[in-house]
Amino acid sequence: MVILGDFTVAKDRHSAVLVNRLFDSIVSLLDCYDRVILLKGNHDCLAPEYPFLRFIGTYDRISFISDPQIIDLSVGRTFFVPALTKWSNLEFPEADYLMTHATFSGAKAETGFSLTGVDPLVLDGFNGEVVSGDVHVPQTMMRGKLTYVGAPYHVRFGDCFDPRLLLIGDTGNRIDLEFPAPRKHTFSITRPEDLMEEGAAEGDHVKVKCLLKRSDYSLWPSYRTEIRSIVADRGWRLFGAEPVTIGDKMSDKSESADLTEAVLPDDLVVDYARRHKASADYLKAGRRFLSG
Ligand SMILES: [Mn+2]
Repeated sequence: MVILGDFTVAKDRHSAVLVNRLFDSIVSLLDCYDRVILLKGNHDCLAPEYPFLRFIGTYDRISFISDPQIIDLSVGRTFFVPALTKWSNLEFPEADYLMTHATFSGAKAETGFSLTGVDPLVLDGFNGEVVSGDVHVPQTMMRGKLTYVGAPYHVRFGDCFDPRLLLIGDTGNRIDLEFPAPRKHTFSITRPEDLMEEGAAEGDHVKVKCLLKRSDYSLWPSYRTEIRSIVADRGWRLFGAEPVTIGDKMSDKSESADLTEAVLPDDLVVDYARRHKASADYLKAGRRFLSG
C-alpha cells in the first residue's frame, strides 16, 4: 500500500486525537498489506527536514519517504520522488514506476482549470510509468504515461469528481477502487423545503446557501431552524448555512413594488432589535431615529 502524500491540509501542530487515530489507522493497514509506504507531500511538513508523520516510518513494515529512493515492489522497481524535490537535479534510474507527489503543468483542478507547476517534459528522461499524488481529480496526462491517482474522498465543498484508490496489479492491470466516504455538497436553495429535493446520502457533508431578497431577511431565523432540522432528519452533517442576498431592485419591477408594501422600516428595526436581543430602551431609541 502506497500513500502518495498530503495526509492533512495543515502542515504542523495536529491534535492528539487526530495523530493517534491516523497512527492506529495506518498501522491497521498492515493487517491487509505486507508493507505501507508513505511519501512526503508538500502539506506534510513546515520545514522539509521535519515531516510531521516521519516517526511512523520507524514502525516495522512502514516507511516514510522524505528523499528520493528506489524500492522494489510487487509491481516492479519503483523510484519514489517526494514533494519539494528539485526535478532539474534529478537523475532517473532504470525503473518500472516513478511515484511522486507533484503538480505537473496542465493537470486539471477540481474547478476544471489547468494548474501550473513542474514542466511535465522533465519526465521525458524517465522510461517507465509515472503515478502521482497532489492533484485531487483522478486523470491521466502525457498520453497515459502520467496518472494522477486522485483523492480517495472529496476534499472541498462543491467537489464533483469520483474519488478513488488505484489498484495496480502485478501484471500492470489497473482497477479503480471506490470506498464509501462522505461527499461534500453545496446546496443553493430559496426555501428550506427545497432541500427535500437534494439527493445527498446519509453522512454527507453539506453547506447551504439560501438565496433571499433583502426584504425577506426577517424569515432567516426561522429558515435556519428549518434547515437544521431537515439536515438532521436526512442524516447529513451541516457545515454552514447562510443567507445570500439576491438583487430585488434591478431585476423585477413588480417585486420591488411588492417589497415597499411588504416591509415597513419599523418592522425592520423591531426585527433587528429582536435578533440582537436589544433592550426596550435601545428599540425605542432606534424607532426615534426613524421618525426623525
Ligand atoms: Mn500536495
